[in-house]
Amino acid sequence: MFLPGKLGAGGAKGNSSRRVTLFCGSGCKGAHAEVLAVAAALQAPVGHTFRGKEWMEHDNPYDVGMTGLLGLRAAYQAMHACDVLLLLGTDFPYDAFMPVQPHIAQVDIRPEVLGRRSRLDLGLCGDVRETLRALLPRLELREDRTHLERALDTLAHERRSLDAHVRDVSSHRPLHPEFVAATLDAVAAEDAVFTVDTGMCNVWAARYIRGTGHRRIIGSFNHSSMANALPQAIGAQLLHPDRQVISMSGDGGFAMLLGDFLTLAQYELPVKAVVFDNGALGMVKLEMQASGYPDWQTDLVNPDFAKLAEAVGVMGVRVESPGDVRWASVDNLPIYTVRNKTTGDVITTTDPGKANRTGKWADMNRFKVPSLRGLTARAPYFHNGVAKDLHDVVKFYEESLGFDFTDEEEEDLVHFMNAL
Ligand SMILES: Cc1ncc(C[n+]2csc(CCOP(=O)(O)OP(=O)(O)O)c2C)c(N)n1
Ligand SMILES: [Mg+2]
Repeated sequence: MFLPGKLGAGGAKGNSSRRVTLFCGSGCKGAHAEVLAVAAALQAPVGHTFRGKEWMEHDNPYDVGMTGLLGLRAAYQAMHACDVLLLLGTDFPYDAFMPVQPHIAQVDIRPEVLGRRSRLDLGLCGDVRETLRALLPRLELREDRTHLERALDTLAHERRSLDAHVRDVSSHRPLHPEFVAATLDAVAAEDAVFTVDTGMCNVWAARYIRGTGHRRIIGSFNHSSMANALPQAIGAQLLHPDRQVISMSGDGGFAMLLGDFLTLAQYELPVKAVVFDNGALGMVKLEMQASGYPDWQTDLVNPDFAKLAEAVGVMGVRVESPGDVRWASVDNLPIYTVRNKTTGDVITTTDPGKANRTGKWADMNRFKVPSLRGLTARAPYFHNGVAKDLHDVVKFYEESLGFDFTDEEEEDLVHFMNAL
């Protein structure tokens, strides 16, 4: 084990035989290197909250994703199947997902959150980065990677399942919202700001939008209020006029604060507003069905959001098939409407610079720098069994975006990625 005192008592015999898992929240901002150093020393899987995702997911070979309703099995299992759980800068509120068996140490700068959501064997009040720096020299190194490998294998397996929703979907009607989210992820700038509505957009963003270390992924985390994405995007775009800002709204959320859409036009903000139009308050409809109730009062009668956007002077495109998503997203995300009765989506943006893209190499060139940076930043994910080398990354790119590279172009891309 790595800590003296309470955690040493009543635990496993040898300290270094203990399985440790880290779970990181937004308090890990600025502590990426220190968290990874601790994970490396202890061969510990690193899970994260949704708020921790943007700070911890990237360039992290110990990453096992999120737990909770939006998360996957890997982090949940790693947190339950350990001897010591180290909570870092998190006030993760969903205590049903917190284990009760392992010893728990918690580091947080806010003393009031220590032990608030779970058992607490050792509480350390302090900045995560500084505390881990002080802790690192005291760690007893662990070599056994079994605990870590198990969690990484589970994650790779689950990622493959998630990929089933975004691969080979070119003929799928209704359109998969997962495919829209994965495409956004692939084409968005390396430092894009994503804002995501409470509802199913949370799920798509949690699972398909990947942190690069420079992106922001912002939701209504504390309040879980609907309709947050558009106003948050307005604020982000005003603050960062030169940054790509993408809001992912539900149709319910978008309609709820529709007046704010005029603000985009008023101030000519180039927000890319993406509306996932499923004609329903989808998440609540799902919750009712999952609880065994017939869904009630959750269907929505929507306008054509793309036409509505055009009416206020903003380009709007309605997208209903995967082929359109490909075209639309590569087209620097102008305004889109993607609609289907059950899983339809609307993608919208105010960006007037809408070059026609053909899905050919020439188009790719315009996007390869930001998007391939994003892809290479995700190399650990690709290396965890999904793809073995950069040729596989190119293949993923081809499949998810519908490009068809010649051998020469593929080599060029691999060479380019190697140089990033
Ligand atoms: C202000 C507010 N009202 C109600 C809720 C409960 N709620 C959570 S998600 C949701 C449905 C959101 O619908 P939509 O924006 O269309 O997104 P979808 O789940 O369909 O993708 C509702 C009603 C909430 N979180 N906030
Ligand atoms: Mg909806």
